[in-house]
Amino acid sequence: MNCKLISVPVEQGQPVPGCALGPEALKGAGLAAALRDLGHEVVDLGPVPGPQPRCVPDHPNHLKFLPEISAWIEATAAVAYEAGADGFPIFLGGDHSISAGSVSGLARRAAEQGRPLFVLWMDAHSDFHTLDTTTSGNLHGVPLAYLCGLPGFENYFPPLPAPLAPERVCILGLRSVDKAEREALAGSPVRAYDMSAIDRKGIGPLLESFLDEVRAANGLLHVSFDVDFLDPPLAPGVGTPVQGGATFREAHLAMEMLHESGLVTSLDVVELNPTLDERGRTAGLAIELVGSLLGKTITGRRRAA
Ligand code: EXY
Ligand code: MN
Ligand code: MN
Ligand code: MN
Repeated sequence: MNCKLISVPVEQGQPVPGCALGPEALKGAGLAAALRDLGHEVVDLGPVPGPQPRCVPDHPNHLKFLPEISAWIEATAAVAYEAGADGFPIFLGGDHSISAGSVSGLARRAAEQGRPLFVLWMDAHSDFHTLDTTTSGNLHGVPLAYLCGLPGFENYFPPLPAPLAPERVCILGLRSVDKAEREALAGSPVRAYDMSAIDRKGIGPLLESFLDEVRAANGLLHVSFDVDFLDPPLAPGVGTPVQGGATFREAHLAMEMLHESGLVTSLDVVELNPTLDERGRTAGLAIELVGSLLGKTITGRRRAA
């Protein structure tokens, strides 16, 4: 496949400096070489052109960096719309607010292609706050609510050309969900599988049931991989770690199954903070997992879907 690397060096959506170095850390740790070793072409489209902050009215919550994040969403959505026309776009964050842009642009492209877009949100967090429910004001906690068309983003974030159908969204790995997010999720068809569900049923069966729906709908599948999905001892290089995350094998099994499904058409890798990493091992594990998503197997033999 033609993998298109798109860097989105944004960290204003969260409070810990360093996340904007994520794209270069992933590329410097050998992402392109790992993909080429699997037989993929790789083109580095460079960073999304840094936008001018958008003029937005002051928000009563005094949200941190609203104008800048809003501008990055708009700029990233424009790049994603073009990149989504062919090949395999890989958006490198940067905090998870970038996915408000990547998924928005990809959803617009999918709508034009007449294909339903499904999203697998691999994350310790649901990122399901609105601008009115967030208490931290950190905008990496709202992208999925925005993409699913929840109210309160008008005037502050760019209008969504094609909101996601919440029944086509699956969150996997949850273990930090705020009260307002629980309430919003309770009233939403979004599938939210927390770590307790993964412990009980296994990540394989949960993912398989979602993939069956993507396949039945002839859908496109975007994977939004927040590195804090992983258990912190495995992946210390993240700004909002939460204990009790996915194991090394749970994460690889998910990626191997996603590859075998043949359904995945785009990817985000977000929330890597190299200044918090330990000898680059979080970046290294993220690259290994992207490799499994793009065809690397233990025996080197490909499995049928
Ligand atoms: N729910 C908390 C907040 O809104 O601040 C934590 C959000 C963390 C979001 C990270 C990207 O996944
Ligand atoms: Mn996230
Ligand atoms: Mn997270
Ligand atoms: Mn393949």
